[in-house]
Amino acid sequence: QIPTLASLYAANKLAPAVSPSHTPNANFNNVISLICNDITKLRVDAIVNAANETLLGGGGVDGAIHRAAGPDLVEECATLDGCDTGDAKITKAYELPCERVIHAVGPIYDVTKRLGLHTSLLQGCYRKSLELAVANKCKSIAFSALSTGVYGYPSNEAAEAALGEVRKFLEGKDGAKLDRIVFCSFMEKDQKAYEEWTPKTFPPV
Ligand code: AR6
Repeated sequence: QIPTLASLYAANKLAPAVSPSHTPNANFNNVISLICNDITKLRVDAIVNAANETLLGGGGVDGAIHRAAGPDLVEECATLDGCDTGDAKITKAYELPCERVIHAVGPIYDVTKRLGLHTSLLQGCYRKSLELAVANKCKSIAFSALSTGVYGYPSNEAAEAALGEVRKFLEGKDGAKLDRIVFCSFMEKDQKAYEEWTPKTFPPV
Protein backbone atom coordinates (compact mmCIF):
# COMPACT_ATOMS: atom_id res chain seq x y z
CA GLN A 1 0.00 0.00 0.00
CA ILE A 2 1.37 3.39 -0.99
CA PRO A 3 1.43 5.86 1.91
CA THR A 4 -0.11 9.23 1.22
CA LEU A 5 2.14 12.24 1.28
CA ALA A 6 0.12 13.63 4.18
CA SER A 7 0.84 10.49 6.19
CA LEU A 8 4.54 10.80 5.42
CA TYR A 9 4.52 14.32 6.78
CA ALA A 10 2.60 13.14 9.83
CA ALA A 11 5.11 10.34 10.40
CA ASN A 12 7.90 12.91 10.14
CA LYS A 13 9.46 10.96 7.31
CA LEU A 14 9.47 13.85 4.90
CA ALA A 15 8.89 16.88 7.01
CA PRO A 16 10.47 20.19 6.20
CA ALA A 17 11.51 21.82 9.45
CA VAL A 18 9.40 24.81 8.52
CA SER A 19 5.90 24.81 7.07
CA PRO A 20 6.20 23.41 3.57
CA SER A 21 5.33 25.76 0.75
CA HIS A 22 5.53 22.79 -1.59
CA THR A 23 4.50 19.24 -1.01
CA PRO A 24 6.03 16.33 -2.90
CA ASN A 25 4.21 16.04 -6.16
CA ALA A 26 4.88 12.49 -7.23
CA ASN A 27 5.21 9.17 -5.56
CA PHE A 28 6.35 6.21 -7.61
CA ASN A 29 6.96 2.64 -6.57
CA ASN A 30 6.27 3.68 -3.01
CA VAL A 31 9.74 5.20 -2.65
CA ILE A 32 10.42 8.09 -5.02
CA SER A 33 9.26 11.61 -4.19
CA LEU A 34 9.88 14.93 -5.87
CA ILE A 35 9.98 18.16 -3.97
CA CYS A 36 10.96 21.71 -4.85
CA ASN A 37 12.39 23.20 -1.71
CA ASP A 38 15.49 24.24 0.17
CA ILE A 39 17.19 20.94 0.98
CA THR A 40 18.53 22.32 4.26
CA LYS A 41 14.95 22.32 5.59
CA LEU A 42 14.26 18.62 5.03
CA ARG A 43 14.04 16.34 8.03
CA VAL A 44 15.11 13.16 6.29
CA ASP A 45 17.84 10.81 7.49
CA ALA A 46 20.41 12.02 4.96
CA ILE A 47 20.70 14.87 2.49
CA VAL A 48 23.14 14.80 -0.43
CA ASN A 49 25.30 17.86 -0.97
CA ALA A 50 26.74 18.90 -4.35
CA ALA A 51 30.29 19.35 -3.11
CA ASN A 52 33.67 19.83 -4.77
CA GLU A 53 36.81 17.68 -4.45
CA THR A 54 38.14 19.65 -1.48
CA LEU A 55 34.95 19.06 0.56
CA LEU A 56 35.70 22.40 2.19
CA GLY A 57 32.54 24.21 1.10
CA GLY A 58 31.66 26.51 -1.78
CA GLY A 59 28.66 28.29 -3.28
CA GLY A 60 25.24 26.99 -4.31
CA VAL A 61 23.71 24.21 -2.28
CA ASP A 62 27.11 23.47 -0.71
CA GLY A 63 27.22 26.98 0.74
CA ALA A 64 23.63 26.74 1.96
CA ILE A 65 24.30 23.41 3.68
CA HIS A 66 27.46 24.64 5.39
CA ARG A 67 25.76 27.84 6.55
CA ALA A 68 22.82 25.93 8.01
CA ALA A 69 24.96 23.19 9.59
CA GLY A 70 27.33 25.61 11.33
CA PRO A 71 31.12 25.60 11.49
CA ASP A 72 31.50 22.08 12.91
CA LEU A 73 30.65 20.66 9.49
CA VAL A 74 33.66 22.11 7.69
CA GLU A 75 35.83 20.98 10.58
CA GLU A 76 34.73 17.37 10.10
CA CYS A 77 35.02 17.69 6.31
CA ALA A 78 38.62 18.84 6.70
CA THR A 79 39.48 15.46 8.25
CA LEU A 80 38.25 13.53 5.18
CA ASP A 81 41.13 14.25 2.79
CA GLY A 82 38.85 15.43 -0.01
CA CYS A 83 36.82 13.27 -2.36
CA ASP A 84 37.20 12.18 -5.98
CA THR A 85 34.74 13.24 -8.65
CA GLY A 86 32.05 10.56 -8.95
CA ASP A 87 32.46 9.54 -5.33
CA ALA A 88 30.89 10.59 -1.99
CA LYS A 89 31.68 10.77 1.72
CA ILE A 90 29.41 11.04 4.75
CA THR A 91 29.46 13.31 7.82
CA LYS A 92 27.23 14.26 10.70
CA ALA A 93 24.71 17.03 10.11
CA TYR A 94 25.27 19.27 13.15
CA GLU A 95 22.61 22.02 13.21
CA LEU A 96 20.68 20.74 10.19
CA PRO A 97 17.33 18.99 10.80
CA CYS A 98 18.54 15.84 8.99
CA GLU A 99 20.82 13.23 10.61
CA ARG A 100 23.68 12.95 8.11
CA VAL A 101 25.12 14.81 5.14
CA ILE A 102 26.48 12.88 2.19
CA HIS A 103 28.92 14.99 0.20
CA ALA A 104 28.98 13.89 -3.43
CA VAL A 105 31.31 15.40 -6.01
CA GLY A 106 29.54 15.62 -9.34
CA PRO A 107 31.36 15.96 -12.66
CA ILE A 108 32.05 19.30 -14.34
CA TYR A 109 29.98 18.78 -17.47
CA ASP A 110 32.17 20.26 -20.24
CA VAL A 111 35.40 18.71 -19.09
CA THR A 112 34.05 15.23 -18.44
CA LYS A 113 31.84 15.11 -21.53
CA ARG A 114 34.90 15.61 -23.69
CA LEU A 115 36.27 12.46 -22.08
CA GLY A 116 32.95 10.62 -22.36
CA LEU A 117 32.88 10.19 -18.58
CA HIS A 118 30.11 12.58 -17.56
CA THR A 119 27.27 10.05 -17.26
CA SER A 120 29.20 7.37 -15.40
CA LEU A 121 30.69 9.92 -12.99
CA LEU A 122 27.30 11.44 -12.22
CA GLN A 123 25.76 8.00 -11.77
CA GLY A 124 28.67 7.06 -9.52
CA CYS A 125 27.68 9.91 -7.18
CA TYR A 126 24.13 8.59 -6.89
CA ARG A 127 25.20 4.97 -6.44
CA LYS A 128 27.83 5.78 -3.81
CA SER A 129 25.42 8.06 -1.92
CA LEU A 130 22.79 5.32 -1.77
CA GLU A 131 25.40 2.80 -0.61
CA LEU A 132 26.58 5.16 2.12
CA ALA A 133 23.02 5.79 3.23
CA VAL A 134 22.34 2.07 3.59
CA ALA A 135 25.70 1.41 5.29
CA ASN A 136 24.80 4.09 7.84
CA LYS A 137 21.29 2.79 8.44
CA CYS A 138 19.59 5.78 6.84
CA LYS A 139 16.09 4.97 5.61
CA SER A 140 15.34 8.23 3.84
CA ILE A 141 17.60 10.29 1.61
CA ALA A 142 17.15 13.56 -0.29
CA PHE A 143 19.35 14.41 -3.27
CA SER A 144 20.10 17.89 -4.53
CA ALA A 145 20.35 18.07 -8.32
CA LEU A 146 24.07 17.28 -8.43
CA SER A 147 26.17 19.11 -11.06
CA THR A 148 23.22 21.04 -12.54
CA GLY A 149 24.32 24.44 -11.17
CA VAL A 150 27.86 25.77 -11.45
CA TYR A 151 29.08 22.48 -12.94
CA GLY A 152 26.81 22.98 -15.96
CA TYR A 153 25.18 19.56 -16.40
CA PRO A 154 21.95 19.95 -18.42
CA SER A 155 18.97 19.28 -16.17
CA ASN A 156 17.24 16.77 -18.43
CA GLU A 157 20.31 14.65 -18.99
CA ALA A 158 21.10 14.80 -15.28
CA ALA A 159 17.60 13.75 -14.22
CA GLU A 160 17.60 10.83 -16.66
CA ALA A 161 20.98 9.60 -15.40
CA ALA A 162 20.10 10.08 -11.73
CA LEU A 163 16.75 8.32 -11.93
CA GLY A 164 18.20 5.47 -13.99
CA GLU A 165 20.89 4.83 -11.41
CA VAL A 166 18.42 5.00 -8.52
CA ARG A 167 16.18 2.53 -10.28
CA LYS A 168 19.12 0.14 -10.71
CA PHE A 169 19.83 0.44 -7.00
CA LEU A 170 16.21 -0.20 -6.04
CA GLU A 171 16.26 -3.34 -8.16
CA GLY A 172 19.48 -4.55 -6.52
CA LYS A 173 20.13 -6.50 -3.31
CA ASP A 174 19.90 -3.45 -1.01
CA GLY A 175 16.98 -1.88 -2.83
CA ALA A 176 14.48 -2.58 -0.07
CA LYS A 177 16.60 -0.94 2.62
CA LEU A 178 15.53 2.61 1.78
CA ASP A 179 11.95 3.65 2.20
CA ARG A 180 12.10 7.18 0.81
CA ILE A 181 14.27 8.69 -1.90
CA VAL A 182 13.60 12.36 -2.53
CA PHE A 183 14.81 14.38 -5.49
CA CYS A 184 14.96 17.91 -4.14
CA SER A 185 15.00 20.53 -6.87
CA PHE A 186 15.49 24.19 -6.27
CA MET A 187 14.96 25.70 -9.70
CA GLU A 188 12.04 25.15 -12.03
CA LYS A 189 14.21 23.69 -14.81
CA ASP A 190 15.28 20.83 -12.55
CA GLN A 191 11.81 20.28 -11.16
CA LYS A 192 10.47 20.04 -14.73
CA ALA A 193 13.21 17.58 -15.68
CA TYR A 194 12.32 15.31 -12.74
CA GLU A 195 8.63 15.58 -13.49
CA GLU A 196 9.37 14.42 -17.03
CA TRP A 197 11.83 11.64 -16.23
CA THR A 198 10.31 10.12 -13.10
CA PRO A 199 7.26 8.61 -14.83
CA LYS A 200 9.48 7.51 -17.74
CA THR A 201 11.89 5.75 -15.41
CA PHE A 202 9.21 4.44 -13.05
CA PRO A 203 6.20 3.89 -15.24
CA PRO A 204 2.99 3.44 -13.24
CA VAL A 205 2.13 -0.24 -12.84
N1 AR6 B 1 18.50 23.46 -1.75
C1 AR6 B 1 18.39 22.60 -2.80
N2 AR6 B 1 19.01 22.79 -3.97
C2 AR6 B 1 19.76 23.90 -4.12
C3 AR6 B 1 19.92 24.86 -3.09
C4 AR6 B 1 19.25 24.60 -1.87
N3 AR6 B 1 19.33 25.41 -0.82
N4 AR6 B 1 20.73 25.85 -3.56
C5 AR6 B 1 21.05 25.52 -4.84
N5 AR6 B 1 20.47 24.35 -5.18
P1 AR6 B 1 25.35 23.82 -7.39
P2 AR6 B 1 27.10 21.88 -8.76
C6 AR6 B 1 20.54 23.59 -6.45
O1 AR6 B 1 25.87 24.95 -8.22
O2 AR6 B 1 26.55 22.28 -10.07
C7 AR6 B 1 29.67 24.64 -5.28
O3 AR6 B 1 30.39 25.83 -5.17
C8 AR6 B 1 20.85 24.34 -7.72
O4 AR6 B 1 19.68 24.97 -8.24
O5 AR6 B 1 25.15 24.06 -5.94
O6 AR6 B 1 27.22 20.42 -8.46
C9 AR6 B 1 30.49 23.43 -4.87
O7 AR6 B 1 31.39 23.72 -3.82
C10 AR6 B 1 21.31 23.19 -8.61
O8 AR6 B 1 20.20 22.53 -9.21
O9 AR6 B 1 26.33 22.51 -7.49
C11 AR6 B 1 31.20 23.07 -6.13
O10 AR6 B 1 32.38 23.83 -6.29
C12 AR6 B 1 21.94 22.19 -7.64
O11 AR6 B 1 21.61 22.67 -6.34
C13 AR6 B 1 30.22 23.42 -7.21
O12 AR6 B 1 29.37 24.42 -6.65
C14 AR6 B 1 23.43 22.06 -7.77
O13 AR6 B 1 24.00 23.33 -8.06
C15 AR6 B 1 29.35 22.23 -7.55
O14 AR6 B 1 28.53 22.55 -8.64
